[in-house]
Amino acid sequence: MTEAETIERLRSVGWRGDALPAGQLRLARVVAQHRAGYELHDGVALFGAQPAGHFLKRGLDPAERPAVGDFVELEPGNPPHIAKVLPRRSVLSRAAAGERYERQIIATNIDYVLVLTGLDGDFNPARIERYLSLTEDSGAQPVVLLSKLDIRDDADALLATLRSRLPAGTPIHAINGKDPASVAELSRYLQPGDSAVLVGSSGAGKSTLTNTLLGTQRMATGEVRAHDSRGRHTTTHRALLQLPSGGCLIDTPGMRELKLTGEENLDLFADIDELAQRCRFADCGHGSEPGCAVQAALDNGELSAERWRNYLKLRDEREEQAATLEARLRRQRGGRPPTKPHGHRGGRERE
Ligand SMILES: Nc1nc2c(ncn2[C@@H]2O[C@H](COP(=O)(O)OP(=O)(O)OP(=O)(O)O)[C@@H](O)[C@H]2O)c(=O)[nH]1
Ligand SMILES: [Mg+2]
Ligand SMILES: [Zn+2]
Repeated sequence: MTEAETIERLRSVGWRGDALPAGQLRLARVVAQHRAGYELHDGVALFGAQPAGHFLKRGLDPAERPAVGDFVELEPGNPPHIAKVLPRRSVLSRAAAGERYERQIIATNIDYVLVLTGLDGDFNPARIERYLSLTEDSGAQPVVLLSKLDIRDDADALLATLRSRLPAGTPIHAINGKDPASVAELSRYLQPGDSAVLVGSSGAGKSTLTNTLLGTQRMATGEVRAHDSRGRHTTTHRALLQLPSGGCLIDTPGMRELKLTGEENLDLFADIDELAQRCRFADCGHGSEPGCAVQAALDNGELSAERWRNYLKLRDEREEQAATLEARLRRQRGGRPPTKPHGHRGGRERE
């Protein structure tokens, strides 16, 4: 097969480059990961593969192992082995739940992160801000999706609240995930070569939307509990699917906990940082200090109390996670000082 043919084939699974890496190894994309191994697609066929031994070494950062969305080089065999993960153009990750700090990859090589929230009891702007913070450094564009438009009469009001809270320019779409006409506007994110990952709580409607975009009931869906709109964790594995529109979509299981990794910038709240710069005292605690610009903004309604609270919560969590990450990196270096300061945006020092 010529290089052009191989590229053409890989395009259908989201390959973007105009050239292939040097070498003769076969390329494919990771579409699913199971306990027993990986599922790959090379644009023609779906097949199983095992990771090469070096990926199984203890102490290896889990982020270096093949993940859903990765393009990989294969060594022939039965089954073939994943020899190498090609450089990623974007990575969406979170800190894994639990005591030990661990970065967990949600998806790689994606162009859009579709943050899906139900307009039912799932609706929660603070959680959307958390998702957007995680997306900031991923290299992918965030898109906010609100599902279940068909069951909510006051959707316009919720939408307006959200628009005023999120940075201007954040794309927001309210949809009925069961209706092909309603989701058609999302095709702009799912053109040939595009890859998108769907994230959101269990029951938000990720698999329902995936099925509508696919045009078939490929993914299992589950009812939500009536009293709190929570889902039942119907989807248990991430799956990368090729859509009729030519793009690739990764459906994911609803995540119970969504911890920051400590590497976020919280650019979403840059306006609050700017506000805090205007306080009379550089070390203002934004409580009852005279000349506090934050309190003034809270008093005159310029800054909503809810958004301020969420900012403080995410900022503290980010700081805590950054300290844990720093300690871990120091241990890995054997106590030597960092080569690259774990810097955050300037202005932080004043607080
Ligand atoms: N009315 C309405 N119901 C929807 C919509 N989207 C999803 N649902 C319903 O919401 C429930 C949950 O949908 P799923 O697609 O299984 O949710 P999920 O996000 O994939 O959940 P997990 O796989 O558990 O993470 C199902 O009963 C769907 O029929 C929508 O836009 N409108
Ligand atoms: Mg699902
Ligand atoms: Zn202040």
